[in-house]
Amino acid sequence: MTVEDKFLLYALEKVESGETLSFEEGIRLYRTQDLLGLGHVADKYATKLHQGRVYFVVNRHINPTNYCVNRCKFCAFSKSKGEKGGYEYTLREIEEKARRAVEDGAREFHVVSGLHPDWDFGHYVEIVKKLKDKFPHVHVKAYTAVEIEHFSKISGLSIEEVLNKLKEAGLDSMPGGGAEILNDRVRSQLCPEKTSWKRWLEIHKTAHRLGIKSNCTMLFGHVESIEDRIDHLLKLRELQEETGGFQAFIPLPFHPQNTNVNVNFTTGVDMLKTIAVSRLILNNVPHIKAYWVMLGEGIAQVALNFGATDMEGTVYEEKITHAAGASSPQGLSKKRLIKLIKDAGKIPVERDALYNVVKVHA
Ligand code: V47
Repeated sequence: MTVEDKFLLYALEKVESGETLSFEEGIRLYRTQDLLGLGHVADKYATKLHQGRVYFVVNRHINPTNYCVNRCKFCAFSKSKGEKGGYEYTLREIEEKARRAVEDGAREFHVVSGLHPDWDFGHYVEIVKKLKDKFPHVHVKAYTAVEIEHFSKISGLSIEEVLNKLKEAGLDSMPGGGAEILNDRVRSQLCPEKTSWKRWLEIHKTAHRLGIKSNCTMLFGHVESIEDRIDHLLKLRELQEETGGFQAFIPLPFHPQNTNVNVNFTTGVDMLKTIAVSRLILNNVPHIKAYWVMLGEGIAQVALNFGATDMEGTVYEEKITHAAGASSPQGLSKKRLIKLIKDAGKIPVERDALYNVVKVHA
């Protein structure tokens, strides 16, 4: 057995016995040359947690507007008012998009918006209310911590009041976007106007306290270092230790096209390592999501043997990554997701937004 084999086994034993990996151990995992060994131990831990099951949801992403007062350097989706390519959906258009998805069996709406310069908080509440009134059986996962902070600023309400109002209107859970990299140095380079990392964590903490489950993400492959990534994962693990409110972690590889960040798209090895390392470091987060939109179908499928146990969903119409040059389709059929999971040697499990089993596609 090589020194590297011994280290990977030690890391697995540590995680399996409920202990956490340290910052230095995380860095060492990332730096390993033994990609398959790393994938194998992450897969072992994922299998211990979920017995070979990989989850997906029939869902619909809805982005009500791309007008945004924050113009983050890494975002190709946002537009300023009057700029070519800008749009804002009416409530009727949102309802129509939702209706078509429900006809196709959607159980979840994933709603993420730009910070529109003219919409007041009431309008964002109306969007949730409309979806819930028309489709009461569909779960509404809406608004990132960045939007929640914006609503608090424009309404003068506290974070807790904003979340309670959205909950009353029908919000069921929150997506994990806007985390990017949770540190001041990277944020000041990429998105200085955006919610600070401390505030991002506080907002999720408040949501969890109010019984709102959420997800967490990490945007990687831009100006950050491996150390920044591990530090980010440790911050998420610490909050999860306190609240237990995160359902899944989603590593998001940065797509550079049409953005103001001049780097090449990251590599397949980096994406697979990030999946595996996050599975081992975030031992207390139930699922690592292989978001096929950003990873691409191929890497997302391989990621199912590197520790990922969720494939997000059918998505239907993805805009944020496609604005930045993603070559994946805008949506996938349920049939295709089931095939991808089965061919990876895993058991496809159709779930609802809270991971209740809808159907095991054995
Ligand atoms: O917050 C923006 C990222 C996020 C780019 O919670 C980019 O279930 C890559 O958070 N290249 C939105 N990424 C996506 C997201 C998400 C997706 C699927 C499921 C869930 C969930 C959450 O995408 C943004 C930002 O971090 N992003 N621009 C880009 N050029």
